[in-house]
Amino acid sequence: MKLGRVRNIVVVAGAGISTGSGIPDFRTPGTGLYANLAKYDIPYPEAIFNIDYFSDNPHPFFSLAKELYPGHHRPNYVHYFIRMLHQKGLLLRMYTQNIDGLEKLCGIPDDKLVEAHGSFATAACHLCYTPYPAEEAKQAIMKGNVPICTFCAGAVKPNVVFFGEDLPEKYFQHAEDFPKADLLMIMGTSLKIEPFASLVNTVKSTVPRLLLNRDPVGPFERRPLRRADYMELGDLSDSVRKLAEILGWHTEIQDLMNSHENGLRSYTDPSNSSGTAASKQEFQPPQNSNKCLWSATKNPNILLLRCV
Ligand code: CNA
Repeated sequence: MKLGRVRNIVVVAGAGISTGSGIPDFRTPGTGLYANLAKYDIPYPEAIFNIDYFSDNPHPFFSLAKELYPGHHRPNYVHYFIRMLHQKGLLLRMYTQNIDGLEKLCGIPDDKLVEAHGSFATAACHLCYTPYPAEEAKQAIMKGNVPICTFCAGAVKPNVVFFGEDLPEKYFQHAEDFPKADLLMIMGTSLKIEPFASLVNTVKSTVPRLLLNRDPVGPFERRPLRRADYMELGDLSDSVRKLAEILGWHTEIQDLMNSHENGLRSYTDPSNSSGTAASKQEFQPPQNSNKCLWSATKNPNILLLRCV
Protein backbone atom coordinates (compact mmCIF):
# COMPACT_ATOMS: atom_id res chain seq x y z
CA MET A 1 0.00 0.00 0.00
CA LYS A 2 2.82 2.38 0.88
CA LEU A 3 4.45 1.80 -2.49
CA GLY A 4 1.19 2.60 -4.26
CA ARG A 5 0.93 -0.88 -5.74
CA VAL A 6 -2.46 -1.57 -4.21
CA ARG A 7 -5.41 0.20 -5.79
CA ASN A 8 -8.39 -2.12 -5.54
CA ILE A 9 -8.92 -3.29 -2.00
CA VAL A 10 -11.89 -5.49 -1.21
CA VAL A 11 -12.86 -5.58 2.47
CA VAL A 12 -14.82 -8.53 3.84
CA ALA A 13 -16.21 -7.88 7.32
CA GLY A 14 -18.33 -9.36 10.06
CA ALA A 15 -19.69 -8.71 13.52
CA GLY A 16 -16.16 -8.39 15.00
CA ILE A 17 -15.74 -4.90 13.51
CA SER A 18 -18.67 -3.67 15.61
CA THR A 19 -17.86 -5.22 18.99
CA GLY A 20 -15.77 -2.08 19.62
CA SER A 21 -19.04 -0.13 19.25
CA GLY A 22 -20.65 -2.24 21.98
CA ILE A 23 -22.61 -4.63 19.71
CA PRO A 24 -22.05 -8.29 20.62
CA ASP A 25 -21.05 -10.65 17.80
CA PHE A 26 -22.50 -14.16 17.39
CA ARG A 27 -19.78 -16.55 18.43
CA THR A 28 -17.39 -14.97 20.93
CA PRO A 29 -17.67 -17.26 23.97
CA GLY A 30 -19.31 -15.51 26.93
CA THR A 31 -20.23 -12.20 25.29
CA GLY A 32 -21.56 -13.36 21.87
CA LEU A 33 -25.30 -13.37 21.18
CA TYR A 34 -25.31 -17.17 20.90
CA ALA A 35 -24.12 -17.46 24.49
CA ASN A 36 -26.81 -15.10 25.75
CA LEU A 37 -30.00 -16.19 24.08
CA ALA A 38 -31.69 -17.75 27.12
CA LYS A 39 -33.79 -14.60 27.59
CA TYR A 40 -35.32 -15.02 24.11
CA ASP A 41 -36.77 -18.44 24.90
CA ILE A 42 -35.69 -20.22 21.71
CA PRO A 43 -34.94 -23.93 21.24
CA TYR A 44 -31.47 -23.45 19.65
CA PRO A 45 -29.38 -20.29 18.92
CA GLU A 46 -29.80 -20.17 15.13
CA ALA A 47 -33.61 -20.25 15.54
CA ILE A 48 -33.57 -16.53 16.15
CA PHE A 49 -32.52 -15.99 12.49
CA ASN A 50 -34.43 -18.94 11.02
CA ILE A 51 -37.22 -17.87 8.66
CA ASP A 52 -39.44 -20.87 9.40
CA TYR A 53 -39.11 -20.30 13.12
CA PHE A 54 -39.90 -16.60 12.59
CA SER A 55 -43.02 -17.54 10.65
CA ASP A 56 -44.17 -19.51 13.65
CA ASN A 57 -43.08 -17.06 16.32
CA PRO A 58 -41.63 -13.65 15.38
CA HIS A 59 -41.31 -12.40 18.97
CA PRO A 60 -37.79 -13.68 19.80
CA PHE A 61 -36.35 -11.95 16.72
CA PHE A 62 -38.28 -8.75 17.44
CA SER A 63 -36.93 -8.66 21.01
CA LEU A 64 -33.41 -8.93 19.63
CA ALA A 65 -34.20 -6.42 16.86
CA LYS A 66 -35.08 -3.82 19.50
CA GLU A 67 -31.45 -4.00 20.66
CA LEU A 68 -29.91 -4.16 17.20
CA TYR A 69 -31.92 -1.38 15.52
CA PRO A 70 -29.56 1.32 14.26
CA GLY A 71 -29.52 4.43 16.40
CA HIS A 72 -28.14 3.04 19.65
CA HIS A 73 -24.52 2.64 18.55
CA ARG A 74 -21.76 4.67 16.92
CA PRO A 75 -19.15 3.58 14.37
CA ASN A 76 -15.66 2.96 15.81
CA TYR A 77 -12.07 3.41 14.62
CA VAL A 78 -12.25 0.26 12.46
CA HIS A 79 -15.21 1.63 10.47
CA TYR A 80 -13.40 4.92 9.97
CA PHE A 81 -10.26 3.10 8.82
CA ILE A 82 -12.35 1.51 6.06
CA ARG A 83 -13.83 4.88 5.21
CA MET A 84 -10.27 6.22 4.96
CA LEU A 85 -9.46 3.47 2.44
CA HIS A 86 -12.31 4.92 0.39
CA GLN A 87 -11.12 8.50 0.83
CA LYS A 88 -7.66 7.51 -0.34
CA GLY A 89 -9.26 6.00 -3.47
CA LEU A 90 -8.21 2.45 -2.53
CA LEU A 91 -11.53 0.81 -1.69
CA LEU A 92 -13.01 -1.19 -4.54
CA ARG A 93 -15.86 -2.48 -2.36
CA MET A 94 -16.72 -3.43 1.20
CA TYR A 95 -18.73 -6.62 1.67
CA THR A 96 -20.24 -6.69 5.14
CA GLN A 97 -22.35 -9.30 6.91
CA ASN A 98 -23.35 -6.72 9.50
CA ILE A 99 -26.86 -5.40 9.84
CA ASP A 100 -26.09 -2.57 12.24
CA GLY A 101 -25.77 0.14 9.57
CA LEU A 102 -22.53 1.49 11.06
CA GLU A 103 -20.71 1.38 7.72
CA LYS A 104 -23.21 3.83 6.22
CA LEU A 105 -23.25 5.90 9.37
CA CYS A 106 -19.49 6.47 9.24
CA GLY A 107 -19.82 7.72 5.67
CA ILE A 108 -18.91 4.79 3.42
CA PRO A 109 -21.02 5.59 0.34
CA ASP A 110 -23.72 3.25 -0.94
CA ASP A 111 -21.90 2.41 -4.16
CA LYS A 112 -18.86 1.18 -2.19
CA LEU A 113 -20.89 -0.98 0.17
CA VAL A 114 -22.59 -4.36 -0.13
CA GLU A 115 -24.70 -5.22 2.90
CA ALA A 116 -24.77 -8.91 2.08
CA HIS A 117 -27.11 -9.88 4.91
CA GLY A 118 -29.44 -6.93 4.41
CA SER A 119 -30.24 -4.17 6.88
CA PHE A 120 -33.00 -2.51 8.90
CA ALA A 121 -33.29 0.31 6.33
CA THR A 122 -36.23 -1.35 4.56
CA ALA A 123 -38.92 -3.85 5.58
CA ALA A 124 -41.29 -6.27 3.83
CA CYS A 125 -43.72 -9.10 4.49
CA HIS A 126 -41.75 -12.30 5.13
CA LEU A 127 -44.34 -14.30 3.15
CA CYS A 128 -45.34 -12.26 0.08
CA TYR A 129 -42.46 -9.71 0.17
CA THR A 130 -44.83 -6.74 -0.16
CA PRO A 131 -42.79 -3.72 0.96
CA TYR A 132 -43.82 -2.08 4.23
CA PRO A 133 -42.69 1.36 5.50
CA ALA A 134 -39.52 0.68 7.52
CA GLU A 135 -40.22 3.40 10.06
CA GLU A 136 -43.73 2.04 10.78
CA ALA A 137 -42.31 -1.46 11.20
CA LYS A 138 -39.75 -0.08 13.63
CA GLN A 139 -42.40 1.77 15.67
CA ALA A 140 -44.49 -1.40 15.96
CA ILE A 141 -41.51 -3.59 16.92
CA MET A 142 -40.34 -1.06 19.50
CA LYS A 143 -43.79 -1.15 21.11
CA GLY A 144 -43.70 -4.96 21.23
CA ASN A 145 -46.24 -5.35 18.39
CA VAL A 146 -45.95 -7.44 15.23
CA PRO A 147 -46.26 -5.31 12.06
CA ILE A 148 -48.76 -7.02 9.75
CA CYS A 149 -48.74 -7.07 5.95
CA THR A 150 -51.72 -5.20 4.52
CA PHE A 151 -51.83 -7.58 1.55
CA CYS A 152 -51.60 -11.09 3.04
CA ALA A 153 -51.60 -10.52 6.82
CA GLY A 154 -48.18 -12.18 7.21
CA ALA A 155 -45.68 -10.81 9.72
CA VAL A 156 -43.52 -7.99 8.38
CA LYS A 157 -39.82 -8.05 9.14
CA PRO A 158 -36.90 -5.71 8.44
CA ASN A 159 -35.02 -6.84 5.34
CA VAL A 160 -32.33 -8.60 7.34
CA VAL A 161 -31.42 -11.86 5.59
CA PHE A 162 -32.34 -14.94 7.62
CA PHE A 163 -31.06 -18.49 7.20
CA GLY A 164 -33.07 -19.90 4.31
CA GLU A 165 -33.54 -16.53 2.53
CA ASP A 166 -31.95 -15.19 -0.65
CA LEU A 167 -29.15 -12.65 -0.46
CA PRO A 168 -29.75 -9.19 -1.95
CA GLU A 169 -29.07 -8.70 -5.65
CA LYS A 170 -26.13 -6.40 -4.93
CA TYR A 171 -24.26 -9.30 -3.35
CA PHE A 172 -23.81 -10.88 -6.79
CA GLN A 173 -21.59 -7.98 -7.79
CA HIS A 174 -18.87 -10.09 -6.14
CA ALA A 175 -18.42 -12.00 -9.41
CA GLU A 176 -16.93 -8.83 -10.93
CA ASP A 177 -15.28 -7.36 -7.86
CA PHE A 178 -13.24 -10.21 -6.43
CA PRO A 179 -11.28 -11.02 -9.61
CA LYS A 180 -10.32 -7.32 -9.76
CA ALA A 181 -9.05 -7.14 -6.16
CA ASP A 182 -5.34 -6.60 -5.59
CA LEU A 183 -5.67 -6.92 -1.79
CA LEU A 184 -8.32 -8.67 0.28
CA MET A 185 -8.77 -7.54 3.87
CA ILE A 186 -10.81 -9.88 6.07
CA MET A 187 -11.90 -8.38 9.38
CA GLY A 188 -13.85 -9.60 12.40
CA THR A 189 -15.62 -12.62 10.97
CA SER A 190 -15.66 -16.32 11.80
CA LEU A 191 -16.28 -17.11 8.09
CA LYS A 192 -18.87 -19.67 9.16
CA ILE A 193 -21.86 -18.47 7.15
CA GLU A 194 -22.19 -19.51 3.52
CA PRO A 195 -22.26 -18.42 0.76
CA PHE A 196 -20.52 -15.32 2.15
CA ALA A 197 -17.60 -17.22 3.71
CA SER A 198 -16.47 -18.71 0.39
CA LEU A 199 -16.07 -15.27 -1.19
CA VAL A 200 -12.57 -15.09 0.29
CA ASN A 201 -11.53 -17.97 -1.99
CA THR A 202 -12.51 -16.13 -5.15
CA VAL A 203 -9.61 -13.67 -5.40
CA LYS A 204 -6.71 -14.63 -7.68
CA SER A 205 -4.28 -17.00 -5.94
CA THR A 206 -1.46 -14.43 -6.10
CA VAL A 207 -3.52 -11.72 -4.41
CA PRO A 208 -2.53 -11.02 -0.79
CA ARG A 209 -5.20 -11.84 1.78
CA LEU A 210 -4.84 -10.11 5.14
CA LEU A 211 -6.83 -11.49 8.07
CA LEU A 212 -7.35 -9.17 11.05
CA ASN A 213 -9.20 -11.17 13.68
CA ARG A 214 -8.94 -12.52 17.19
CA ASP A 215 -8.41 -16.07 15.91
CA PRO A 216 -7.57 -17.84 12.64
CA VAL A 217 -10.66 -18.56 10.54
CA GLY A 218 -11.58 -20.14 7.20
CA PRO A 219 -8.54 -20.77 4.99
CA PHE A 220 -6.30 -19.30 7.70
CA GLU A 221 -6.93 -22.34 9.90
CA ARG A 222 -4.99 -24.53 7.46
CA ARG A 223 -1.20 -24.98 7.53
CA PRO A 224 0.85 -23.97 5.72
CA LEU A 225 -0.83 -20.68 4.80
CA ARG A 226 -1.07 -19.75 1.15
CA ARG A 227 2.05 -17.78 0.14
CA ALA A 228 0.28 -14.42 -0.10
CA ASP A 229 -1.76 -14.88 3.11
CA TYR A 230 -0.95 -12.98 6.28
CA MET A 231 -2.78 -12.75 9.57
CA GLU A 232 -2.55 -10.38 12.48
CA LEU A 233 -4.30 -11.91 15.47
CA GLY A 234 -5.59 -9.95 18.45
CA ASP A 235 -8.05 -7.17 19.11
CA LEU A 236 -9.16 -5.61 15.84
CA SER A 237 -8.95 -2.01 17.05
CA ASP A 238 -5.31 -2.58 18.05
CA SER A 239 -4.41 -4.30 14.77
CA VAL A 240 -6.16 -1.69 12.64
CA ARG A 241 -4.56 1.12 14.58
CA LYS A 242 -1.15 -0.50 14.11
CA LEU A 243 -1.76 -0.74 10.38
CA ALA A 244 -2.94 2.88 10.26
CA GLU A 245 0.23 3.97 12.05
CA ILE A 246 2.42 2.04 9.60
CA LEU A 247 0.58 3.79 6.77
CA GLY A 248 0.90 7.19 8.50
CA TRP A 249 -2.90 7.60 8.58
CA HIS A 250 -3.61 7.40 12.31
CA THR A 251 -4.01 11.13 13.03
CA GLU A 252 -6.02 11.65 9.87
CA ILE A 253 -8.41 8.86 10.86
CA GLN A 254 -8.78 10.25 14.37
CA ASP A 255 -9.53 13.74 13.00
CA LEU A 256 -12.05 12.32 10.55
CA MET A 257 -13.70 10.31 13.31
CA ASN A 258 -13.83 13.23 15.75
CA SER A 259 -15.22 15.76 13.29
CA HIS A 260 -17.77 13.32 11.86
CA GLU A 261 -18.93 12.07 15.25
CA ASN A 262 -19.09 15.58 16.74
CA GLY A 263 -21.05 16.80 13.73
CA LEU A 264 -23.61 14.03 14.04
CA ARG A 265 -23.88 14.25 17.82
CA SER A 266 -24.23 17.99 17.80
CA TYR A 267 -27.13 17.85 15.40
CA THR A 268 -28.95 14.88 16.94
CA ASP A 269 -28.33 15.23 20.66
CA PRO A 270 -31.61 16.38 22.24
CA SER A 271 -29.82 17.23 25.49
CA ASN A 272 -27.98 20.21 24.02
CA SER A 273 -28.39 23.81 25.10
CA SER A 274 -31.70 24.46 23.34
CA GLY A 275 -33.34 21.54 25.15
CA THR A 276 -34.73 20.24 21.84
CA ALA A 277 -33.09 18.79 18.75
CA ALA A 278 -30.16 20.99 17.76
CA SER A 279 -30.53 23.25 14.78
CA LYS A 280 -28.03 23.72 11.98
CA GLN A 281 -27.17 27.23 13.08
CA GLU A 282 -26.06 26.11 16.53
CA PHE A 283 -23.34 23.84 15.19
CA GLN A 284 -19.79 25.20 15.21
CA PRO A 285 -17.66 23.64 12.44
CA PRO A 286 -14.30 22.21 13.55
CA GLN A 287 -11.64 24.96 13.67
CA ASN A 288 -9.35 23.35 11.10
CA SER A 289 -12.00 22.95 8.40
CA ASN A 290 -12.42 25.33 5.45
CA LYS A 291 -15.73 24.20 4.10
CA CYS A 292 -18.70 22.36 5.61
CA LEU A 293 -21.58 20.94 3.65
CA TRP A 294 -24.90 19.62 5.00
CA SER A 295 -26.55 16.72 3.25
CA ALA A 296 -29.69 14.69 3.86
CA THR A 297 -29.61 11.08 5.02
CA LYS A 298 -32.26 8.36 4.88
CA ASN A 299 -33.14 9.16 8.48
CA PRO A 300 -35.19 12.37 8.42
CA ASN A 301 -33.91 13.24 11.91
CA ILE A 302 -30.28 13.21 10.87
CA LEU A 303 -28.45 15.61 8.60
CA LEU A 304 -24.88 14.87 7.73
CA LEU A 305 -22.24 17.58 7.98
CA ARG A 306 -19.07 17.00 5.99
CA CYS A 307 -16.20 19.35 6.79
CA VAL A 308 -13.02 19.49 4.76
P1 CNA B 1 -19.28 -14.24 14.36
O1 CNA B 1 -19.52 -15.62 13.90
O2 CNA B 1 -19.77 -13.87 15.71
O3 CNA B 1 -17.70 -14.01 14.29
C1 CNA B 1 -17.08 -12.83 14.74
C2 CNA B 1 -15.57 -12.99 14.63
O4 CNA B 1 -14.98 -11.77 14.98
C3 CNA B 1 -15.00 -14.07 15.56
O5 CNA B 1 -14.00 -14.80 14.88
C4 CNA B 1 -14.40 -13.26 16.71
O6 CNA B 1 -13.29 -13.87 17.31
C5 CNA B 1 -14.00 -12.00 15.99
N1 CNA B 1 -14.00 -10.82 16.85
C6 CNA B 1 -15.01 -10.34 17.61
N2 CNA B 1 -14.65 -9.20 18.23
C7 CNA B 1 -13.36 -8.98 17.86
C8 CNA B 1 -12.41 -7.99 18.18
N3 CNA B 1 -12.70 -6.96 18.99
N4 CNA B 1 -11.17 -8.08 17.65
C9 CNA B 1 -10.84 -9.10 16.82
N5 CNA B 1 -11.70 -10.07 16.47
C10 CNA B 1 -12.94 -10.01 16.99
O7 CNA B 1 -19.86 -13.17 13.33
P2 CNA B 1 -19.81 -13.19 11.73
O8 CNA B 1 -19.95 -11.80 11.31
O9 CNA B 1 -18.70 -13.99 11.19
O10 CNA B 1 -21.16 -13.99 11.40
C11 CNA B 1 -22.00 -13.53 10.47
C12 CNA B 1 -23.36 -13.15 11.03
C13 CNA B 1 -23.27 -12.34 12.29
C14 CNA B 1 -24.06 -12.24 10.08
O11 CNA B 1 -25.15 -12.87 9.50
C15 CNA B 1 -24.52 -11.01 10.87
O12 CNA B 1 -25.79 -10.58 10.49
C16 CNA B 1 -24.47 -11.43 12.27
N6 CNA B 1 -24.31 -10.40 13.30
C17 CNA B 1 -24.17 -9.08 12.98
C18 CNA B 1 -24.00 -8.15 13.98
C19 CNA B 1 -23.87 -6.71 13.61
O13 CNA B 1 -24.47 -6.27 12.64
N7 CNA B 1 -23.05 -5.94 14.32
C20 CNA B 1 -23.96 -8.54 15.33
C21 CNA B 1 -24.12 -9.92 15.62
C22 CNA B 1 -24.28 -10.83 14.61
